[in-house]
Amino acid sequence: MSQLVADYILERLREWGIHRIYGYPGDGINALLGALDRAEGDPEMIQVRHEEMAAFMACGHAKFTGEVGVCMATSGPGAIHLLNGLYDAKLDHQPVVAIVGQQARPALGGDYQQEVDLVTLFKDVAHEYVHMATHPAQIRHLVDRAVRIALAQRTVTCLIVPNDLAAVEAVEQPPHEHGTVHSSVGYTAPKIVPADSEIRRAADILNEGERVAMLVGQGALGASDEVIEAADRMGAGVAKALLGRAVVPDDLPFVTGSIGLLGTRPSYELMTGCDTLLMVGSSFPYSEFLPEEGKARGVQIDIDARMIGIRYPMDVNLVGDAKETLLALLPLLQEKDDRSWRERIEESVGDWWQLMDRRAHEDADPINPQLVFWELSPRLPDNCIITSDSGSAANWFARDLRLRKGMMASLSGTLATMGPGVPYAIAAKFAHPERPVIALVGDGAMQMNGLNELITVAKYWQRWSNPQLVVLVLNNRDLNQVTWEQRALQGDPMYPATQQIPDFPYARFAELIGLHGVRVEDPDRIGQGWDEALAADRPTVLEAVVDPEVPPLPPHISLDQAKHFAQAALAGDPHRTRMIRQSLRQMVDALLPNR
Ligand SMILES: Cc1ncc(C[n+]2csc(CCOP(=O)(O)OP(=O)(O)O)c2C)c(N)n1
Ligand SMILES: [Mg+2]
Repeated sequence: MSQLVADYILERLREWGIHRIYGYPGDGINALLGALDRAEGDPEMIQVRHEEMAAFMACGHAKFTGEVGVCMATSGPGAIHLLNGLYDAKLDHQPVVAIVGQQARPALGGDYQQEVDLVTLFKDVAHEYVHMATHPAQIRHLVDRAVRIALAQRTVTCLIVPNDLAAVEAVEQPPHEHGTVHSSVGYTAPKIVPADSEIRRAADILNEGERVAMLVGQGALGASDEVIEAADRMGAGVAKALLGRAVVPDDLPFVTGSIGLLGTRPSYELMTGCDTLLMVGSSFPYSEFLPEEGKARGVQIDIDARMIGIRYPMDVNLVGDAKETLLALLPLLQEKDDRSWRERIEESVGDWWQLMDRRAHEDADPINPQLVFWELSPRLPDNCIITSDSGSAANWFARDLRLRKGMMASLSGTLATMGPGVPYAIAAKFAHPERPVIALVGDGAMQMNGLNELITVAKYWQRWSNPQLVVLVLNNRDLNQVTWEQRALQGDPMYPATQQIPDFPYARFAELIGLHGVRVEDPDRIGQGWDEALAADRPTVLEAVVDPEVPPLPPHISLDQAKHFAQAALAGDPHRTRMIRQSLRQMVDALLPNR
């Protein structure tokens, strides 16, 4: 007998260069599980603890490799569990294919057990391509199209396979007759460059500008050298959106760091002081951190025309690949003689790093979380991959860490969901087992899912040629980011019933499951803690007991925020004395002379 549909799906994925699937079993995909067994590890299925994690890992794989990530789940509940991870991928424009089971075709429409209308369920998250197979002759083109569309449109696609269909004989080549589809494997990204006339217009605007600001996002990840050269030529500063954190290293004096609520003051000043904005591969959404309309002329480069001209009214919109477009633009950019703008930026960046230093070294009870990140920067191993969860860690990841050339970094940029820190790190280890990986995660996110995924780490880590995987847990017994958002944005006091979370022995838990654990409660031992974690012979949880009253201050505090903040304090925040003391310290630091 020839192979089953399930075997053929795997064969076709292999032909597409897909060798790893993140997933979780169930009888809706029984035939696929049997086929995975027969496939003898190619593709292999990495077994997670929860389907949402499989989707996060598929997204992480895409983020750290540029390849398509694949996840698999059973019908009904398994499929539903995938959703949040798939939305994370969709919103961050990552190519991910979800393969999900379905009840047998004869049962569909019968209110059958675990019967969920999966096409409708996935219609939003995978709207570019979601199909349920009903005939074996469809499989070839359904797989081909799901993978190609995910790659070409950098989005999520979904293939639904009823379990009885997966177990029938495959039709590898549909008959040559009316009503059949004949597809093939393969995708190479096209070279997309705007018309010469548009490049010229863009160059004119950039050449006329006296104070040029660049904002780069994940679309510029492959164009680091070109971004640096353009910035040098134009005497510009470079601000980074969160997903573009690794586009340019932080040791360059004109790199102002992150932008936005989690961003830096130099980035804020860059945007408010510039007369010309060049935005590359970013859909950074917060307009209050961009120049005021009409204050600056704008040029945007983005490969996706849907994302062009929607954040700031641009004068020239260049639809093109970041690297190719910058390469076309560079010969037309004049070297700016007047370097005063650039000097101003560099001074502000220098002052900022001193401020970060001071803020990190303010006393706290027991540990100032900024110090944990400050101490990590010089210890970041070459070529490491960093993941961050949503929460206060994202602030310190955005502001305090000094990334160097060759590192990669990501988080849930657009959905800003809790939970991807550990699963992204696992995907990074599978994709690049030789590279050190560091996940920066809050205790809330650990309790939500990170602890369970440590079990996945314990299951697989011995396969990785380099065991260096450190999960930093910020143990603050609080959902701290939201606590501060409530105080600063809403003017409400911290409400213990919603905000405080139970303490948990993270490091001890790691040891219990065969990993290494380090718990640090003393600020003087943080450096040592990092050294021990990074030198361990196995993945390590570094648990830092940190102070929830250290405010993740936005780069500038608006009047409204200050008002809300005061209101929260007056309204009886249970921690108001310490909160006010810590906040004042951090704010006063910003006012001190820098040298
Ligand atoms: C799935 C999900 N639920 C809720 C939120 C809202 N949220 C954002 S950050 C945060 C707190 C995270 O707490 P923790 O992981 O402990 O990090 P901390 O801010 O305390 O360092 C919450 C609840 C979210 N972004 N995603
Ligand atoms: Mg917390």
